[in-house]
Amino acid sequence: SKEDVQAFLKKNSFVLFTVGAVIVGIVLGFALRPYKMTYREVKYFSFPGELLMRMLQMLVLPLLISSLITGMAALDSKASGKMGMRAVIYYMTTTIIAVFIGIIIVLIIHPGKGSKDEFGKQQTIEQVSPADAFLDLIRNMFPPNLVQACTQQLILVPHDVSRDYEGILILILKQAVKGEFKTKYGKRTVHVTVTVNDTLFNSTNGTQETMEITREEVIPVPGQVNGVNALGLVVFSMCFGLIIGNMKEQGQLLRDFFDSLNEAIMRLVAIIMWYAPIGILFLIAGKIVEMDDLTQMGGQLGMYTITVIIGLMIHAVLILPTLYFVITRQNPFIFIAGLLQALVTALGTSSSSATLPVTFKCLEENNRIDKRITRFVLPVGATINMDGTALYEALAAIFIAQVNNMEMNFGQIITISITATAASIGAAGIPQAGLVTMVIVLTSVGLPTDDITLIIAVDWFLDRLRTTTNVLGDSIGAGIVEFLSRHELRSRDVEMGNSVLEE
Ligand code: DAS
Repeated sequence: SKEDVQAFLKKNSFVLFTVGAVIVGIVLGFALRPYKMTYREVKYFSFPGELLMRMLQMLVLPLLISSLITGMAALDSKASGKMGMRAVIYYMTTTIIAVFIGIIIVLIIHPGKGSKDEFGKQQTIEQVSPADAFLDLIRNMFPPNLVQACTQQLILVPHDVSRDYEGILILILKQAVKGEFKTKYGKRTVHVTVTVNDTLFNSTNGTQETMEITREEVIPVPGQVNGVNALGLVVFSMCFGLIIGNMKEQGQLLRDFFDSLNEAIMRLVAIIMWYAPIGILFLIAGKIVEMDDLTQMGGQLGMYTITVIIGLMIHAVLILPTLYFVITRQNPFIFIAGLLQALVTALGTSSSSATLPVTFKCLEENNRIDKRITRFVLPVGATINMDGTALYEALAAIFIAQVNNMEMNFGQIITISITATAASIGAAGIPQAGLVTMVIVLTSVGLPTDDITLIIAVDWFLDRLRTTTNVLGDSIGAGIVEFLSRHELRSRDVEMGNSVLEE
């Protein structure tokens, strides 16, 4: 009836507004393409979008720390132990399923048919064992110091990477990170100063600026998303939150402090969310204006893109909702409808950590998930649970093998599964992190790392889809963990209720 429609529109006006903004952004982008805007004009045009990215990034650090510490402090170690166990089991299960889907789908569709034009020169690549990848992962859980953790871009790559890796890194940097990127991996350090190469963006004044590579002791610097070694901060915040949670009255001051800090950040998020649709509109329009001509996509690249899309759709539309329904017996699509705002933000920003503030709002307000769950599951999930990325990296690695006419034997496929899982855990929730961490997967099975250049042209688009899948996986995880922890939460409420009554 008319009233129902009005009620529906009022309740979901915001989401509809944002989805509308995406559609307008796409139309506007394609309408502006014939004008061949130069790189600088695109930069100015998508400035409102960049503003949104920076506003959300500004909140990532305080939100991640305050929500985790508050969340852990609110749960006693028994409840948080059980809840944490459920969350980790969910993360591992969905990530392994995602990798499995990626491998199956790429072996079935076989997009890499036909050989590469110029056969890749044989690279002398060190074989990197999955153990190395995991050791790197564990090492990064304990950053040398918290200040550095707040400014360190956590991207895992194996030790002793080949020279070609630097070439890749630079190419990726020209795509993903403008400005200076320094990085230190194992025994090798690479100092890369990448200046923006205008010709990359089909600008008319193709001023080709140079790049110089020098080897120097360097400290990682913020990349595009004020790179955060989220993994290290997650571990710190969880331990710290648990400690102050068990400090009784001595910890009361800190508990109150982080509680009100978290509340303040969430209010800031509410304000920023009013701006989000505008920002997303320009983010998407700007990307569409500057992307390469889609017709240039060779048959293999086109097939590869379709394969990734099919894989992500199977996981996001089939597996995750089914898992949610089987466990909670509730309609998954109602649950997903409440997440629309966050999914669209993930699509627009291609960064799950930048989307984190919106994911919080959607789950707590639309889906009414208990704050004690979201504050724990979301920051951890946004950092280590990246189903889309894991599926993508396994799939892309096998695609690159196919393009090189290299048949992967069973052992190599297992290695790819393990390193794709490690790489997805290690990848930060920042744009194109999944592309860079794929080097682990490629080197683990001796694939040429410079073949990442084959898939870089479509990565800006596929990154958006896998980030949306990552955010969906985290959110469904919150719903499932809350359902499985409902007894602990209720008994905790009763406990709190009693203590209030006693007082
Ligand atoms: N863009 C990353 C994220 O934010 C995913 C990826 O690069 O694979 O989740």
